[in-house]
Amino acid sequence: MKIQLLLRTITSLAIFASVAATAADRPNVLFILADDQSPFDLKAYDPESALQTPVLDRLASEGMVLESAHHMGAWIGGVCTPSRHMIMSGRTLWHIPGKGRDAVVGDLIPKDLADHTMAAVFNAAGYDTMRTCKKGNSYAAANKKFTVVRDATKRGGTDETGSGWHAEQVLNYLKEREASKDEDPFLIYFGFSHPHDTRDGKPELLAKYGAINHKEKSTLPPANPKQPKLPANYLPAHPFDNSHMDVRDEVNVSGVWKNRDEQTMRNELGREFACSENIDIQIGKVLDQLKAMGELDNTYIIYTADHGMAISRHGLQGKQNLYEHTWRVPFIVKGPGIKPGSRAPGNSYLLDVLATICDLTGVEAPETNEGVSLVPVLKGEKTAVREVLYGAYCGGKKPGMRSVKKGDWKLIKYQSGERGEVVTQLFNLAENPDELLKEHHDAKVAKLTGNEPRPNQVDLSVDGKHAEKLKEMEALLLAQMKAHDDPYRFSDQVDPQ
Ligand SMILES: [Ca+2]
Ligand SMILES: [Ca+2]
Repeated sequence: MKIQLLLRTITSLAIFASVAATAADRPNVLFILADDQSPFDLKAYDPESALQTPVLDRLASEGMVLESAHHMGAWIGGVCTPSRHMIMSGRTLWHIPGKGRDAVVGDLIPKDLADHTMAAVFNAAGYDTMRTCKKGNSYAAANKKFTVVRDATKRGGTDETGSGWHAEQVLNYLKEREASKDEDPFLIYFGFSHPHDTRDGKPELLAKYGAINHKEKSTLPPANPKQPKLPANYLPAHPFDNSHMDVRDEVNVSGVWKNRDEQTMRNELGREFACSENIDIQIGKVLDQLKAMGELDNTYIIYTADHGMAISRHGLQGKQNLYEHTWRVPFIVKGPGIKPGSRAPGNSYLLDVLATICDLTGVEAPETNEGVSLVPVLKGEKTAVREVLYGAYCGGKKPGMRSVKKGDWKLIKYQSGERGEVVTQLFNLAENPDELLKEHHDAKVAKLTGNEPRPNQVDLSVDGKHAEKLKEMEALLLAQMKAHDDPYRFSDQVDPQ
């Protein structure tokens, strides 16, 4: 009897010890989200970029850079909103809630979806969850599920009114955990309100990039050689109506408005860089704190943005387009088991984040999740999780814009209304990574950018040599639109069935 009791006690102690060990070993997750940032601003994607982000450079050199990460798109001008719904729920564009997707018929959104979103899932798995981010243009019902929420929109030029505030919330949270000796694993959603406009940078960083917080609509900001150069795909105007040329981002961003001249755009790029460098500095503070607490090596860190950004590329300013600078996002991951300095295409969407962090931590992904775990890519077993990528933008006139990508080839289509002209672009991204158009070959444009495009760096849709490829990509786009329950069609799309 005594021996039995003793054995039982030993067994329970062993089980307890093993559970405790597992709990202590479970990795933490630090998910970092910038608001409106093109991957091509970062040296990890464009080594010639003038933006200095030593912390992100180090993260990239210690982890993996995904070269083909995307957001799936938006059915509203505020692209942030669907993007953040997809991140929180792991669901695709037409399967998430939100006003603006009214054309969708049928019930494609599970009831009680918020109960199966990022924080809810990690709470249930025994994680401590905390977030700081901007307010609004987000998934409020899912955001509320974080145990600790410290949200506010901070786009000012001081630590208290800008990105420093978001870092302060995370630092305070970490210090509180340390003081209370809290050993539960944590999921921290570390979001910034910048470099989204208004891009009021800190004075010393604005000075570094030769920019000013330009407020006078009647004048141009001064030229300054310290400003970032115009990108290779800069244009003084977008060559055609892309279905939402009058969206707020294209006409009413303070400091830019409808201007696309060199002085305005280089100043605005300087402002964007000043805000992005400050984000880098703030991330550095949090990583230092994690290191001091001994948590850094057991934390998966993901750095990304809710979508990319144009700021002068293709004559556009905002996030309402499907060129690579805007459809793609930066995506850097560091953590246990990820090979330092590695790169892979990934072919991912932001909606894969939930499945990925679940997989990395051994937490079961919710049944409502439609994303794919990126772990096979992060562990070097695969280079990509899917072959074909689909993108949509229809916050303006319908059907709006759609894109599809496979291998080196990419198709974009545009139509402003049923009777509007359909514009189709076909790019070979290996030969023409900046998606240059015939307008980029104009001598005046080439002089401004300092970039002399090669003859084949154009939209290839009008080139008869690529007729077969065009047909293949058109079919691929229609198949993707159907597969994703896209409620719209272009007037020239012919369904073979
Ligand atoms: Ca955004
Ligand atoms: Ca706790």
